[in-house]
Amino acid sequence: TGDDDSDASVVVATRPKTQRPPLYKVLLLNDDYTPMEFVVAVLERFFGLSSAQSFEIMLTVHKKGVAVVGVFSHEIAETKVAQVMDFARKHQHPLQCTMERE
Ligand code: NFA
Repeated sequence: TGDDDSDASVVVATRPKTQRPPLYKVLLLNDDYTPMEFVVAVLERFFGLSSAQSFEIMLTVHKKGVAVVGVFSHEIAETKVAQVMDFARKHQHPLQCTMERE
């Protein structure tokens, strides 16, 4: 508008925002009853971790009360939580697994 060039021939660079889906941390919680070997087996079976990595994470949960075992899309995280909870219930262990948005 007007006689000057203040709003004509002005090019402003734009940076298109790339949308990323939210990620979810899957957490394992400590309890006093689930055997350590069972927790290690769960981490190997459902999270594809090596026995050494699984033992390390199990010990972290045992000592600190909770640890992140992986970060996934909402759907994958929900599946992991359900698999762990079903497996623990089937073996009558009180092991708890939850997820939270990163
Ligand atoms: N605290 C459990 C025990 O001493 C082991 C455990 C580790 C349970 C990690 C749950 C999660 N048998």
